[in-house]
Formats: sequence, structure tokens, C-alpha cells
Amino acid sequence: MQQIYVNMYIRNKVWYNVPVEAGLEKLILDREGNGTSMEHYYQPEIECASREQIRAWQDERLVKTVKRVYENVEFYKKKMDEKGIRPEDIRSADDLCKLPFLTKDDLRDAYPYGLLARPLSDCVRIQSTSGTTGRRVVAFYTQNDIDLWEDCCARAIAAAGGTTEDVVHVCYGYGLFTGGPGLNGGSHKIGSLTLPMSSGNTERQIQFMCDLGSTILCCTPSYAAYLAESVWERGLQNQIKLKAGIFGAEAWTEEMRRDIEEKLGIKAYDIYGLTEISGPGVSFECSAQTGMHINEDHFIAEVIDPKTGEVLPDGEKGELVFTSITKEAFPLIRYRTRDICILSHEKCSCGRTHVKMTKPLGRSDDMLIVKGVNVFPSQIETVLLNQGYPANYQIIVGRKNNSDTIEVQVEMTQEMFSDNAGVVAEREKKLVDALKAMLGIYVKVSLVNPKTIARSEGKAVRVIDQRNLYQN
Ligand code: DLL
Repeated sequence: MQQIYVNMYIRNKVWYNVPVEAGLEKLILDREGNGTSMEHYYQPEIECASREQIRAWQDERLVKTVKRVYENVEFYKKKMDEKGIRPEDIRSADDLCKLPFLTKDDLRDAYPYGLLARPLSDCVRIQSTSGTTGRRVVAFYTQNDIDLWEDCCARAIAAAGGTTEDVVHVCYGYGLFTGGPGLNGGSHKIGSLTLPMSSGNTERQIQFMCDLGSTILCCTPSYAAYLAESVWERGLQNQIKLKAGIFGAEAWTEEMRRDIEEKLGIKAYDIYGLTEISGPGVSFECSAQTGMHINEDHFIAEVIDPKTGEVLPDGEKGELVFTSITKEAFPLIRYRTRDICILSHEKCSCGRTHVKMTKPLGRSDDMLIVKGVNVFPSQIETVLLNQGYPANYQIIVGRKNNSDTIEVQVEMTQEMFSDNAGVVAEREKKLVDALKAMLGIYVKVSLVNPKTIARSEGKAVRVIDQRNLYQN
């Protein structure tokens, strides 16, 4: 294959010596907005690199990462020693399957510093998974980690058409949650005018959107749907200048996409990520809207059978596993995301060459995402048991006016049972407070009479999710 070489240069300390397939140079020239291509890229020489080049980056970076974590992180050394694997056994990405998996429980056990691969004095930021006490996972970043993460988010914004002419309205939460900081940093990298709105205060969101001419909206899809409805209720649909939206952090359907696109007159792009691996921008949708390109120069993706751990080929549904190969402070090797999806290396019309993943099609654990917060049924059970309730309960998750609702129906014991409404209301309030303290969100509690929750002959049905967000 004929190849041309574009500049060799350093971007954020990572070397890119880039052979580009003949024909793609046009895309690179178009990066400045000249020429005919409609697709925007932030780093076209990387996003459209040949498969051979992507593979070469992965091989080299994986070998270095494994050596580094073996030498610097006791946890990885112990795990590899137990399996009888030496860093020298990992010579390319083909050897990845020899390495042990890493789970969320490992991260919790290592809390807070057990997986740090650099001295704390080299780190400049901590972020954390959404919402929960006791089950929080903290991730550390050096300045270089932040730069690379923001590059990933910049690629997503560019894919949605973002340029220096855009006003990027970020209403993902800021703070420990990665959504706000990630998209904010990506928008700066593009050079767009960034509106760091954070979440909430819909009135002000809409006012700024109109007054300041926001063109790209970044938030959860459920909030986007709510904003769209609120804009129509106020009759302001002709006063907004939005052209695109970048929505992720929770599952959403194609129907939701169509509804948001129609109401706001935009193109809606999906974005995926998780705190452990950096945050939003691990993968993102392009103009084709047929899956999300994984930033493979930073993360190697595998899909495995969640039961056996066997690596599955392209096109087969399984659990997504990531290995970060450029992160300094908190590199994770073969991290099991519990998100179920399918990978595809099919050629994409956008010109990008990085592998695509489907939207998450479900979870291989029981984690729910409610109001953007990760919720495990076991946390709810812990609260109930701590307060003396039996483990006869049901969690009902729904969606009303584009906002998630969650209710826990709990059986009282015979001793608790009372026909005094005041006593029951008092008990419910105590549980609501304890659940809020555990999860960080309001959970409606309904105490029901003993023996009223249906018993199952097999596995108890603890969760009824009426939202049907995952499309298989
Ligand atoms: O949700 C990071 C993020 C922020 C992604 C903003 C996109 C936009 P966590 O709070 O750690 O991080 O939650 C990660 O959320 O394992 C998935 O189960 C789910 N998730 C993330 N993006 C999507 C998406 C952020 N586009 C967990 N579709 C992940 C479906 C998603 N689920």
C-alpha cells in the first residue's frame, strides 16, 4: 500500500510517527476547514491512521505500560507473579490475554492509593465514580493524563462538528463526576467558547442558551430531553442556535435520539466513558451514528464472555474490557467494565479507522444508573438490613417527564406492622434519609404489609426497570 508520512511531532509527550494511507491526506488538509470534507477531526492523523499504525502504537505502549506497572505497583506485581507472568512475556497486544482481569472490587480493595503508578506529588487531579458512599472508586491524573483525556473529548466535540466558532454549553455535572470537567477540557482544546453551566437550574440554562447562542449542548440524554421539552413549553424553539448535542453517561434509545433531534433541531451524538478509564471520551460517535469509535491509541478494547473470560471475536456480544496504554497515574490493565456491547472493525464512512463499539446493550452486573448516579441494589439492601427490615423488597425504576424515578417497596416485619399511618410515615422517612445518605439521590420508600411482595421460585426479582433503555 502506498503511504505518505505526515509530520513527526510530539503532542502531549506521546510520539506520533504517522504513516497515513494514500487518500487520507485530504482529510488532514481539511482539518483547517478547507477543502470538501464535511467531517471534522481534532487529530486526523491519529483518528484516521492505518490499522497497522494503530496496532504498532498499541504494541509498543502496552509493553511499556506492563513493565511500568509491574515495577511500580505492588498490586499488579503480585497478580502477575501469582499467574507466573513476567513483564517480558508481554511482547505485543497479542499477549494481552495472558494478563489477569481487574474488577471494580479490586479497585475498591485498593482504595485509595493501592493502584497508583506514580508518586502522589506527580498527580494534579482526582475524580470519582458517581454518587455512592462506601462503593466509590477514585481515579488519579497527572497533567499529562488530563491532557490526553481532554484530547479524547476534543475528538468527540470535533466529530460533532465543533470548531473555534462554536459555543459549547456543558451541563454535565462538574466536581468529582467526570462529565463536566472532561467536556469542558475538550472544548478548550478545540478553542470553542465554553459555557461551564454544570447541571440544574433549567431556567438559567435556557436563558444562557438563547442569550449566548449555544451551538453544542453536552449533557445526559435524559436532561437533553427535559431541556428540549422545556424549550418548547416556553415557545423558545426559534431562539436557540443549537446544531449538535453530545449525550452520554447513561443508556438512551434511538427513539429518545429522534425525539431530542426533532425538538431541538440538532444532530445528537452519543459519547461513552467511565471514570476508571478516564471519563467521557473513551469512545464517541461520528457523523455515521452507527456506533462509537474507541480511542485505540489510548485504550485497547476487548470483548469477553462474562462467564468464562474467553475473548470473543468482532460481532459477538460480550463484556467490554479496557486496558489503558498511555495513562501515567492510574493505568488499568484488562479492566472489566461490566458493560455489554459488540465491537466492529468495519470501515466507517467518516474516515476514522478506530474500532467501533455499539451502545452498551446491558450490564453483566446489576448496576443501575438512576438520575445519572450508579446504584447497586446491594447498597439498598444494606440500608434495609441495617434498619432491621427483612430482605423482601423490590426496586422499581421508571421515567416520568424525562426524569428517572426510583421507588423501593419494602415489607415490614410482623413486629413493625402497624395500622397507625403516622408511625409508618415516620419509618418511611427514616429509610428515605438513610438511602439518600448512601446513594446521594431521593428514593421513594413504600412500606408494605408482611408477605405482600411476591416470592419467586427461582432468583428473587429485586429490580423492575420500566425504562427499557437497552436495545438488543
Ligand atoms: O458516566 C462518564 C461519562 C460522562 C460518560 C459524560 C459520558 C458522558 P461513570 O459515572 O463512571 O462515568 O459511569 C460509567 O456509565 O460503565 C456505563 O455503564 C455508563 N455509560 C457511560 N456512557 C454511556 C453511554 C461516566 N453513552 C458507566 N451509554 C459506564 C450508555 C453509558 N451507558
